Amino acid sequence: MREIRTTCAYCGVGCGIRATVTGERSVTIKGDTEHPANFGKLCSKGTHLGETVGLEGRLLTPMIGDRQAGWDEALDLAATKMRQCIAEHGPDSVAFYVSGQLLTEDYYVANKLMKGFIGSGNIDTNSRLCMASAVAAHNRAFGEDVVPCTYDDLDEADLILLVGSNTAWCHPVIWQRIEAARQKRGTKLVVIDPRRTETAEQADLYVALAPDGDVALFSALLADMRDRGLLDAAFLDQKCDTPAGYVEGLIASAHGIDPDTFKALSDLVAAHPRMISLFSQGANQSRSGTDKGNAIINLHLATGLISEPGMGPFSITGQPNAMGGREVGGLANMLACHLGFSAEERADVALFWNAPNICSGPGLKAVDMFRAVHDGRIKFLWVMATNPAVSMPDAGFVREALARCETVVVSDVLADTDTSRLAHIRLPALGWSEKDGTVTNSERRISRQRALLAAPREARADWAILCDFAGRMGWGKAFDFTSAAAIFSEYAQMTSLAVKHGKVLDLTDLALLDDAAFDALDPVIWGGRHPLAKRFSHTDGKARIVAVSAPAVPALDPAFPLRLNTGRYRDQWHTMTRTGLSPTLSQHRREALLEVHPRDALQHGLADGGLAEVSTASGKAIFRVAVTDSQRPGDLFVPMHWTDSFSGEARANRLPSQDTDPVSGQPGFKDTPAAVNPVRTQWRAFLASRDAVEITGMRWWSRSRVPGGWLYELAGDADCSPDALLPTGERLEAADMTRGMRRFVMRGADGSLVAALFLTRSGELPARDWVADQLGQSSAAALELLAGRPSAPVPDRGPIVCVCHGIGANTIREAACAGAETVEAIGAATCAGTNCGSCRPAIARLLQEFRLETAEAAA
Ligand SMILES: Nc1nc2c(c(=O)[nH]1)N[C@H]1C(S)=C(S)[C@@H](COP(=O)(O)OP(=O)(O)OC[C@H]3O[C@@H](n4cnc5c(=O)[nH]c(N)nc54)[C@H](O)[C@@H]3O)O[C@H]1N2
Ligand SMILES: Nc1nc2c(c(=O)[nH]1)N[C@H]1C(S)=C(S)[C@@H](COP(=O)(O)OP(=O)(O)OC[C@H]3O[C@@H](n4cnc5c(=O)[nH]c(N)nc54)[C@H](O)[C@@H]3O)O[C@H]1N2
Ligand code: SF4
Ligand SMILES: [Mo]
Repeated sequence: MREIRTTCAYCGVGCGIRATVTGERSVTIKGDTEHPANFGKLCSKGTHLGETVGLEGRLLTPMIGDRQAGWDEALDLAATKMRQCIAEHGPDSVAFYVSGQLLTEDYYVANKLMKGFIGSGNIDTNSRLCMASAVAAHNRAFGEDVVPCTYDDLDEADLILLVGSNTAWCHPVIWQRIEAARQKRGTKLVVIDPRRTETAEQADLYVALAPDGDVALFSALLADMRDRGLLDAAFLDQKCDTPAGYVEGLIASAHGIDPDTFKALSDLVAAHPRMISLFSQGANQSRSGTDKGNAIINLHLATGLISEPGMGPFSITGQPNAMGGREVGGLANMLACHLGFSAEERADVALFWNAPNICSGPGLKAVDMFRAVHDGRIKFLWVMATNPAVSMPDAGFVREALARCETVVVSDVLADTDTSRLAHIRLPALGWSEKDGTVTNSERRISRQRALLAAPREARADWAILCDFAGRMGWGKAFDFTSAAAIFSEYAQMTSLAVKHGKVLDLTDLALLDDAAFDALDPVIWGGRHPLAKRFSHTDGKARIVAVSAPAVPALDPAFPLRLNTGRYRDQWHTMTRTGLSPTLSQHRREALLEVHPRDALQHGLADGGLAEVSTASGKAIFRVAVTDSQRPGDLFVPMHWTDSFSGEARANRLPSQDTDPVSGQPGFKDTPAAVNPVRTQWRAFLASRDAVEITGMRWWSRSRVPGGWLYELAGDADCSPDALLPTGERLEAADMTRGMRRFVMRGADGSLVAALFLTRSGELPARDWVADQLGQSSAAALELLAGRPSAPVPDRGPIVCVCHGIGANTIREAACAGAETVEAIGAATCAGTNCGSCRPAIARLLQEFRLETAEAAA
């Protein structure tokens, strides 16, 4: 059995993995102890990657409409359509919408094809929804999109500010690194977030700011450092260009933050020059996202806290290859290799590529791109490795746009996604375990992703699909790549242009790797640890302090009195196309929850565990209510993950508007005016089913994966017909008319449970885990299932906290009751938290709750 070193499929931490192929479609996964991003650690998602490499749901042949087609036919059709489009309407009538989940080699080829050969700037990426504001802030401040520090700096910092980052859930291995630094050197941690997340709960100081309060906060911190005499006059003078009077004019008071908290924060900042400000989507995904980035960077520049060990503004990337995409030019407003669109840069790139049709300027950014699709300016759209029908704001509009578009091509690993349902041509791409190339992580480290398994059926690498297509467009010579290595080498060579134009992106040392050397390539950081230490990339070598001002607090619309925030769950990834298929990862949160403060719940008549409809100017969606004081009064939170494949009505992106940051074009996903109302239905039901069921005509439903099949939660008004939910065959049925309860059980020939349905108008539904555990088992307890409860009580482990060991909250509380006082002691008693460690913050939260309860009981 071969062990192969590769990189995790998910987040921008970029953890190294050692994978062992154990069968045709099976692999085992462990952390790579030698990889400098993770030194062997993996979070829950990385640990359970093995559960996602099966062929369930895969697209394995090209499809034209609903019929299978050969590659020749599908790509010929796509090329004919594109040629017609360009001939009739010009190159700007076509567009690529790509993704930070492509490899650098895929990205490079897509960008070269669009910007050099098709001749349009219309290639944009889901990084527009993710990193665009940080990119714009870097470009404004540094003259180049460069992260000025690395993970090593986290180990050496004395103070870490997390700004709009739920690190414990979204970058768990960075989180573990921060925790280690806290233990080792007493690093202080501040979390700045309107929600008290599991990350915030672990902080030394939690700053509960109002949505979009960041610019005001960081400007006030800068003013306070000025008043304390802590600005670095020499650095400002020699290394920065500062708008006259800007720093002097700032006021040291942050509106909306409790003065004591501000004082505590400011004292911490003043006392700890080794300070990292790690920022993520709470900063980027905002109508003031670019200004937030610059407000953070301004503080570091003005105090000179940059490019030294343990300090710097650190934007962390989300997707595994968000950074690689930014390097090669996947954003519509960059040409390639950190270059822009000046005549000289365009000429240099045209010469390097030998490109016949170098584009004349930037293309449309994602939101504008879909507007152009909607109004018919773009007539040919190719979507690669992203699911915009779910992940774009105002996704209803995006669906309309796709439905109107003359030609939609979708390259994906899955046959059926919310986006591919609207495609004319679907192309099967290789998935994580099959593809081969490079990714760049948050700290600019390039790592190899290596193929573990053979390509299934006709699936092909994204770059290979694009090269084949380019050949059909008549540009075969410029796209005659036969390996990822050849593409990487051309890209590395091309970075000499970046160097020529004064940028620090320089991969020229890697340009001469042959296939074997590329295959063996060890993780390598470009730009070194502090790439901006000598000079910044503006032509004068200086950084820019950018004059930013706090955005006006939006006027309250009485129709939408609340503010809707959206984000992520610990164990789901984006639109759930992979993590949604993992029974283990599905345990952490089985449904999309609407988190709401008790005051708002009371005011709007919402019950914990009930359903509620959220509405905004863009649309409506329904979620299960979770009442929690971790929300600020007036703020709502829902997860972004659920799609039409996993729920009816719980799709978050029906709700956010198309409003974007004026500089970066990034949507403000985290603050949408909203209203909320309770949803009361005639009946509720719970179905456990071995096979997936198509659900129609419900008010709301949601499904999740369990080892033997699927669990469905359902609610509706019209009469519920069991026939629509259960397979044909012999059914056992029991009815309890007083409580309006009906139960149905279906078993296979071998006696195993095929499906169980529980319907009620007013009563309790049975314990889900108990029913789910019996799916597919040969001796399902049919009579007990019909009775709706086990004959002997089954211990209730409570909501699952540790997915690796299947440990629930109740088990952890019992251990706490028996005397376990620390996360370690809980681990020793129950195993919880001892594998990947992703649940350690949740265990800490339970322990805290438990301590409070016992203290209250004692008082
Ligand atoms: N488990 C998991 N991990 C992931 C992903 C995933 O889907 N699942 N996706 C990856 C990707 S692509 C990305 S981009 C990252 C995202 O990683 P994060 O940015 O950490 O994730 P989010 O949950 O989107 O948002 C972070 C926090 O911003 C807060 N926030 C909202 N508004 C504001 C504000 O005005 N100011 C401040 N300071 N904070 C605010 C939210 O309350 C939220 O807690 O995660 C990556 N990692
Ligand atoms: N409300 C709200 N919306 C958000 C966000 C938010 O915080 N709130 N966050 C935004 C952010 S930061 C991001 S990054 C986006 C993410 O949003 P998306 O990019 O839309 O999400 P994914 O589910 O990762 O979609 C990836 C798709 O590519 C497919 N795929 C996987 N690997 C490959 C491959 O190698 N090749 C090809 N061709 N296909 C592949 C998968 O099957 C899947 O369909 O969502 C954004 N949307
Ligand atoms: S932190 Fe988790 S999801 Fe991110 S790269 Fe590492 S193992 Fe993968
Ligand atoms: Mo992202």
